[in-house]
Amino acid sequence: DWTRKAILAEVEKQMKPSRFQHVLRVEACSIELAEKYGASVEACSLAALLHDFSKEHDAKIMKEIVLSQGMDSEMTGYGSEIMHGPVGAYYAETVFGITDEAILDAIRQHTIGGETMSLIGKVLFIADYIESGRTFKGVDEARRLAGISLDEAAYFKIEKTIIHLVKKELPIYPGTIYVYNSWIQRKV
Ligand code: DGI
Ligand code: FE
Ligand code: FE
Ligand code: FE
Repeated sequence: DWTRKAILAEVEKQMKPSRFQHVLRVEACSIELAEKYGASVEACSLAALLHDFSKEHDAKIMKEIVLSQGMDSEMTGYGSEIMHGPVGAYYAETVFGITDEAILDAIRQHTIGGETMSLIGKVLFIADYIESGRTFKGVDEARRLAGISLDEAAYFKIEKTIIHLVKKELPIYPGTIYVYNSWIQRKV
């Protein structure tokens, strides 16, 4: 079994120091949200520590994992931003022995969200967006919403991400659109 110290050491090896600090801030924020919304602090902490495990890995290796593990092959056309969540979940399972599907799903979905998300999934999705080091325009509104409702904050991130991608003329992974559609159709 992995101790917290061993997990931190293994995660730190995968990324530059600034991203490791981001991971630690996501964990701190996830713990706050977990306490506020009654999610498992232990599960949210673990999901946060592992969420960007593969973010800086070689895109070629990520592609190989996507294809060999039967993940959506369309992801390979959208780069590491889209692949690092699902590939990260693969490492969480195979390297760290995580079997809790809610934790694995949270890691898998942390970049684009999901049509359905568990409490752990929403906590990670929002913590990654509002952790104390984030400074983008709109982060204060996202933090305000996170204090009121996880769903409102998740919807805000989903909507703003689409707007951001269109403004930057970046390609939108179809899964990102599916998630947006399912959230907007559920909104009353
Ligand atoms: O890994 P982090 O930087 O901490 O955060 P993240 O996993 O939420 O990644 C955010 C990035 O992913 C952000 O720059 C927007 C990008 N992204 C999200 N959905 C899509 C996307 N990029 C493309 N090209 N297409 C998408 O559908
Ligand atoms: Fe990420
Ligand atoms: Fe990013
Ligand atoms: Fe992150």
